[in-house]
Amino acid sequence: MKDLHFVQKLNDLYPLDLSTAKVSLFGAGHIHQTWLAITDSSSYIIQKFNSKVFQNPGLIAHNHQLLIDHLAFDELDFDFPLPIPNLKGRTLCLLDGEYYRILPFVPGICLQEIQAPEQAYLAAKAFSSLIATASSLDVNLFQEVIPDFHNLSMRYHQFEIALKKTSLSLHGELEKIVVFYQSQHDLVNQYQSWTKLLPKRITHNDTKINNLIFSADLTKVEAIIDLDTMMPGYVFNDFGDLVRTVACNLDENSLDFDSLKVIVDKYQALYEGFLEGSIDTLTKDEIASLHFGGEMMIYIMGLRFLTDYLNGNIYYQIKYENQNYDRAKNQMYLLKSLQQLGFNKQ
Ligand code: GN1
Ligand code: MG
Repeated sequence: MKDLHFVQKLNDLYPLDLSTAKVSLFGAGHIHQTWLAITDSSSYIIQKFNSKVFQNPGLIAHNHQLLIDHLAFDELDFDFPLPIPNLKGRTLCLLDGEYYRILPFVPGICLQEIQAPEQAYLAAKAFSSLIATASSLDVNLFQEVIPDFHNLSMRYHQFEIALKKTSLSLHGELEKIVVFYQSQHDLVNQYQSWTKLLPKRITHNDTKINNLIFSADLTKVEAIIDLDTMMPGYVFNDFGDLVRTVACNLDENSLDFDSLKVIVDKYQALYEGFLEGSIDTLTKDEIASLHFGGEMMIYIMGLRFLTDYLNGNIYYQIKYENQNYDRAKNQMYLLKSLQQLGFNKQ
């Protein structure tokens, strides 16, 4: 418990009783450090906020306050756990130079991979109904918490800089992976064309499957979590990250590269579910852009993993030295598999 001294400090700052909480590390996120705190009456998520990644935490607090105040979210049939305000009414606390926050814990199942197309349908419907409900908010009130987060032109540029600056020598398989990512540059052109046509909306921007909580029998979405990047974005980002993380047979950390593939039934269930939740809100162009989203999001994540590997692993948490390299390789295989299916015909 020695390194959990912050829990007692938080106890004094929140209108919650954490004095008897049993606290243990929790979850599979790549960014913040997360603990589950179980008390006799309730359970909470405590997070030490990663302010290297989110360099301006006040922007997230600003966006979260807009979401907390928006009553239309009460009509969603799933939870949407935003940080609990502390005794000063703030959603982040500064303790010994680090930011912390506490969120309600929603019990249920957090999947790394879905088991059947029905769950893909439910996942996509939940994320798209969040977009539809958020569309009654003024997108211009929201801050971009990480500038150019899903800006593919900028991410490609960062990749080019990393290639120039890296201390690694580019030969063998690494070189082949780099050449593959360069050969896909047309996706950057497609990105630029789509963004000229589409409105920005409040999107989730991190719609990977483990940012959903399912009921124990997997027949209902209980909650959408990880709301840090809810900010202006394009709908194809949210559909695309679902394709990346749901319409596949293995997750982004899998090393079984040759088996990795997109599963058509899951893809189609995602598409149906996404439209079911948002058809009344989306424009024709937005609907037409969805099939681009899958390729775009696999590509951007692969580029980001590869860039981080070339930069010496300064962004993503890793469990072993070459994990970002393996993730970039994994996403390369997944992108090839999706492209073979030809959904993104332009
Ligand atoms: C990060 O926090 P987490 O693990 O849900 C990342 C996403 C990536 C994802 C890849 C702020 O999400 O953009 O899609 O890893 N979040 C940030 O697994 O960079
Ligand atoms: Mg997460």
